[in-house]
Amino acid sequence: MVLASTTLTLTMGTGTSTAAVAAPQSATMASAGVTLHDGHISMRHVFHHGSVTFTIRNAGTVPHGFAIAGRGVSARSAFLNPGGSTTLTVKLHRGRYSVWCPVDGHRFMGMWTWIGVR
Ligand SMILES: [Cu+2]
Repeated sequence: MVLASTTLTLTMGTGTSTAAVAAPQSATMASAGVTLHDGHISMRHVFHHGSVTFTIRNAGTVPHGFAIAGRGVSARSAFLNPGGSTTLTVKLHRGRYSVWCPVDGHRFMGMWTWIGVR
């Protein structure tokens, strides 16, 4: 529901916010949750181009982090202890990006995915 209203706000602008379910500040910047589990990353996979603020939470039992690369963009969060969270804002262009956990070996144990940006 939150994702749908965010998309709607971005698409239609601020002039049609009669069904203002989302917070007003979401009109100017997209956001997306990322949950780091031991062995996989849970997040949405399709985004509109532009700045996206990822809210990253470590739901695992060991430290994890978040890294994203593609289309000339490369960014990563600090390592998060279990239960920790942080945000990372990235300007995304159209294309495909790799996402992974930069802790040694975690990428190869399943902590990787991709997103598509249109
Ligand atoms: Cu990890």
